[in-house]
Amino acid sequence: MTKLYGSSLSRSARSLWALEELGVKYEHLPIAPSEARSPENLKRNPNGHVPVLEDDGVVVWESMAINLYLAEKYGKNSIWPSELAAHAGIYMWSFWAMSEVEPHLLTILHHRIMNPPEQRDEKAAQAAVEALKAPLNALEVSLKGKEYLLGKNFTIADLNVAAVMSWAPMMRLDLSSTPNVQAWLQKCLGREANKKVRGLK
Ligand SMILES: N[C@@H](CCC(=O)N[C@@H](CS)C(=O)NCC(=O)O)C(=O)O
Repeated sequence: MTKLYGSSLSRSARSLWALEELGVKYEHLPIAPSEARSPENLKRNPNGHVPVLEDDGVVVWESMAINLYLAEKYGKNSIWPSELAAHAGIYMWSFWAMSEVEPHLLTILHHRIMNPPEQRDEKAAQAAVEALKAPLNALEVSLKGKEYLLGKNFTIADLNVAAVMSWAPMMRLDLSSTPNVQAWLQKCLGREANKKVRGLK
């Protein structure tokens, strides 16, 4: 039995996308972030966050860890390639997205969209836009001449990075100076599995 706790309007969307992409049968329990510190959820994840995955008795939290686990378990010969070098690429891009990109996107999100107007600081948002330029250039260069991050095929590396970057269109981040990133992100986010998740609770 596979259960995913967390609403699609949270980072749980990343793991829902992975489950849909992999065609895993699962039960979705759309816990909102505001309910993530409930006693029941704290038992599943002592951090009081969503997403949380329960899969045949295995409990996993942290969206990237959930996705790497799901891809390795259910995605052999599809989004989880067999070569060790490809695994290195997958870990590299997944950790990169969380450490080099997500914090800046979060700053922009808070200061342009989520915070009440009196707590928004456009200078902080602009500084984050500037700080994103170097990692986005690294992504741009890496995608040159390639369909996807690891080559010809869509893998969990693309899903993880694109899922983090999926906030970019919402905050109207201008990606026109990184055209490879722009085209790749559109292609990834346009996948049926991701579109299905956007319609979930
Ligand atoms: N690094 C964690 C972050 C999880 C996280 O912060 N989730 C938010 C929802 S997007 C949450 O549960 N917030 C509720 C809270 O912290 O009280 C991951 O990627 O899974």
